[in-house]
Amino acid sequence: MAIYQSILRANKDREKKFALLIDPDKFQLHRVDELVALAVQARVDYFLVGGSLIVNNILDACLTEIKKRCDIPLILFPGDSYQLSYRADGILYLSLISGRNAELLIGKHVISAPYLKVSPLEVISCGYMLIDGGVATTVSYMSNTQPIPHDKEDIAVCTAIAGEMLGLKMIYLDAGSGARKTVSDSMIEAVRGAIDIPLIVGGGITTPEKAQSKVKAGADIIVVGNAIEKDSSLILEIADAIHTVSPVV
Ligand code: 1GP
Repeated sequence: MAIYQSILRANKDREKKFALLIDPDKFQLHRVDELVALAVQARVDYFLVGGSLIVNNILDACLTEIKKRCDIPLILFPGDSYQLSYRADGILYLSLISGRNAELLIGKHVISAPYLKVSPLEVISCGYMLIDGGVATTVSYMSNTQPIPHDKEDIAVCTAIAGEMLGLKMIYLDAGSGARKTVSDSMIEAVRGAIDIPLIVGGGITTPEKAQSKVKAGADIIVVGNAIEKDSSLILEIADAIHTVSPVV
């Protein structure tokens, strides 16, 4: 449980972490050297690898090429039970607890469980909560679920508490890739105050300022994808904005 232990330790020490989301469909193999060099320089803490819909068969290649070049942990962020690979280090075993689609609450897990049980992957159960980000997202369409309304903090809080009491190890508040509105700072604060397990926040975080306000509100791990696909130099600034919120040791 090396990855989860590192997340728990950081949560206890109030150290903030940065996860860079790689969508294998948009991964440019010819730019992997540049991407990994920037990630290492920025002290990116984790790579999340996955997407709601992967249309190219490139997941294994993407993981292999990154792994050859650095030892930043690679965590699968699967949009479906076919997005599995032994080449990663761990997997967010996501249960879409904001939705009422039984397949994404337990059905896909039953299918993937025997594979994961014998795999070397570190399995980290995670309550995944979609929050309305002001635009219809691929994940909301593909999952056939409604996100939690942007301003309904009470629903988010009760859902997160239920996830924690069910034994899930982390909660992920996601406004969805390319969200127009990020998960609000007040919702993050409310959820943070209600649970003890680590809290991941992502979706629509496009600037260092937004990333920093999310960690100040209580997020332990910030996930950024889209913005960095557009401008990879943002990795350095966003990482800095997140890591400087951690207490100086
Ligand atoms: C989506 O939280 C992630 O699941 C990241 O979103 O691509 O908008 O950064 P962005």
